[in-house]
Amino acid sequence: MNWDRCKNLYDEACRWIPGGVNSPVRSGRAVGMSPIFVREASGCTIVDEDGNRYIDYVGSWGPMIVGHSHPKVVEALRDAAARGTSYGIPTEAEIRMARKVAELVPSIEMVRMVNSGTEATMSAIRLARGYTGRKKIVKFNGCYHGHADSLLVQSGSGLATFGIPGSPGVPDEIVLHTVPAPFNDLGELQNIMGRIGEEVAAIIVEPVPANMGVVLPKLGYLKSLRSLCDRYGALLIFDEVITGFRLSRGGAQELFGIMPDLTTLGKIIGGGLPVGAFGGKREIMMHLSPAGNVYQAGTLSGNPLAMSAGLATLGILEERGVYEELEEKAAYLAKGMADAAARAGVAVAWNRIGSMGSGFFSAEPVFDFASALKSDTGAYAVFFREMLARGVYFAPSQFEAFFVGLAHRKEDLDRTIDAASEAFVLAKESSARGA
Ligand code: HOZ
Repeated sequence: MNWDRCKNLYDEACRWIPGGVNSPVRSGRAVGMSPIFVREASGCTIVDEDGNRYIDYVGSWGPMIVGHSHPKVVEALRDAAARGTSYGIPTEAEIRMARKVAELVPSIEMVRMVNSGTEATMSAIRLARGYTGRKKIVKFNGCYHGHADSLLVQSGSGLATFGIPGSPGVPDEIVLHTVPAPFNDLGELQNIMGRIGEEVAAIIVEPVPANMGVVLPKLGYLKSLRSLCDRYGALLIFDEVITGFRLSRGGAQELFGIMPDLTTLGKIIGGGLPVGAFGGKREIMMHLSPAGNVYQAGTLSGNPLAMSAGLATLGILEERGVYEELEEKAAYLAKGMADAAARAGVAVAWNRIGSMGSGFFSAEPVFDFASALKSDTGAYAVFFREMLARGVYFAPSQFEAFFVGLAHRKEDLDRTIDAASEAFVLAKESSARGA
């Protein structure tokens, strides 16, 4: 595969953009590559600036569940753009979106639209603090809730990818109120809540973490979080930026039957446009300005393009059989890849739920951040590069998820499994050489 133009673009990008990218993980540094630059995408295929084609399992890190440039989404966007791209004045589409979200997501009675997942979690935390009058929040190691100051503690995603615990520029005094806990370790959480439970405004969690790679909650764990919050008067915040509308129409909370107090959303709800949202019980949401006094605002919030792409995407997801199809395709892919790894003699711990999953290059099961970090990231890097060379794009980090969408066809999945059969062998050889 020739990447001459992509490499030139990267050199040029590095002159004008720090690190050549607008978000760190996509830089490819963790897998020893410079990034590809995308020219266009359609269905499950992305095409780079050198004309190379790839089957895409990143899907813009989750939003493209119905595929790239889906005709219904494109039509909705065209129609909205022709009527203006932003007004900063309310539109009917915002009401349609709010009503749809409240209809689909079990715990949400009211919702506020924002512009990214980071904004959603940052605002939900402020609301939780404003509502409870408490300062502390509990978050889990390896969970990533965007890059707001108070949440950059033991985070997944880019921080896990680059092996950094936090970020310069975040004052100690700010993260003083953020208490990290190991995911899936109920005993430790009970100890923490026993000590400081009455000062905790909220426990925030990705109900199925997907930013340290995908990690599944132990049986009953989410229910125990709910009980602990009730016991100590703290709010339970589900960060469903990734799991929302993916694990089911109502997200992880519907799948597991747990009602959080607040939920943050992003990615799919914007159909590929920059968007986020947070919502929950009316009684709590009514504390937001201008109904209440917890301040939160945004010029582009509820943007008509984002609403139209989001509503079109949610409309497709409401069609019958969609989640069964996603499950079937993802199960087929995961089994094929697991078999390929086993044939190659590579130890991979597979975690999958619905249409998202991760294969950790590890001989041990992965159930929290510490076990995820035991993965052989060098072997993953070889795997990534070999898959790319065979026309398959996985996340350029061991600590991110793969996403299957409606646009993946059986032949795409089969081609991926064939590529993986070769890539696993090469990853194994390279790790045996200590490369
Ligand atoms: N934080 C996102 C992944 N979980 C985006 C990474 C990127 O685009 O670099």
